[in-house]
Parts: sequence; C-alpha cells; structure tokens
Amino acid sequence: MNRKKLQKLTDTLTKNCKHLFRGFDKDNDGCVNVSEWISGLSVFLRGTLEEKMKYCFEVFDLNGDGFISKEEMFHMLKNSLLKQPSEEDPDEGIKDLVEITLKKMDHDHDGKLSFSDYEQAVREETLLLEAFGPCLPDPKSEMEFEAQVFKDPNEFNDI
Ligand SMILES: [Ca+2]
Ligand SMILES: [Ca+2]
Repeated sequence: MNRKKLQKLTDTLTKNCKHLFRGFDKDNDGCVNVSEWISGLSVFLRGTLEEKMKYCFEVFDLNGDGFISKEEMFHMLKNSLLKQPSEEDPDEGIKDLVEITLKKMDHDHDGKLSFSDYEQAVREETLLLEAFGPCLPDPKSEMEFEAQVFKDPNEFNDI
C-alpha cells in the first residue's frame, strides 16, 4: 500500500467529515501516523457508543482544554451549517442554536460542556453525538471504506 492509495482511502471517509483528521491526530503534530490511523479507524468502524462519544468530544473541544465552550460551538456550527444567503444575519441564528443546545446539554449550568455534560446528553438522546457537526462517517461511506480496506489486508503490511 503506498501513500497515494492510503490518501485515497482516507478521502473516502473524509468527504462527509471534515473534522475527521483532527480526531485521528492524537498528539496534534499535524500528521497522522500509522498507529493513530489504525486506532482512529477501529473507533469508527467498531467503536462502542462510549468510544464514539470520547472521539467526538475530542473533535469538538477545539483547543483541547476539556470543555466545549460557546465559542467552539459557534465556530463548529457555523462551519457545518449550509450558508443561507437569504437570511439577513445568519450569525444570529447560529447564536440562538448555540444557546438552545447549551441549555439542553449543560447539566451543571456552568455555561460550557464538560465530557460528563456531553455524555449525559448523548445517553438521553443519541442524535446529540454529532450535535456540533458530522465527525463520524455515514454508514454508506463506512461500508465503501471497509470494502476497500479489507479486500486485501496484506496491503497494510508495507505502509
Ligand atoms: Ca475547549
Ligand atoms: Ca457544564
């Protein structure tokens, strides 16, 4: 398996999922090494809800301080919502959305989401797993990906 092919496989997953790379890059050095890639994949394809929650939370916590702040929510929602040019001030709509989401998920009312806030909310409503934008592949691209990866597992030996 050469780098080009690896890139192609990763593209299959990332086309619906722009936060993916950040979730894979555990040591934040800007590139994904093989062990990060494999462990990221196993969460994607075989992960439990718990593992997926941890993964998504890390993706959403943009600055890595252990909380999802209003600013981070705003930033992510702004990036993941489709632009609606007809709206006069789309930022206002996003701000409202942030407030509503925070109200729903912020169990200890400190104005930001800790992992335990997030976990409680997701256990009540699984859809909130990706509340701030898609960070897991949809089932279709997941299947395409598996089909390619597991076609010939020996190809992974020479990454
Ligand atoms: Ca944060
Ligand atoms: Ca909180």
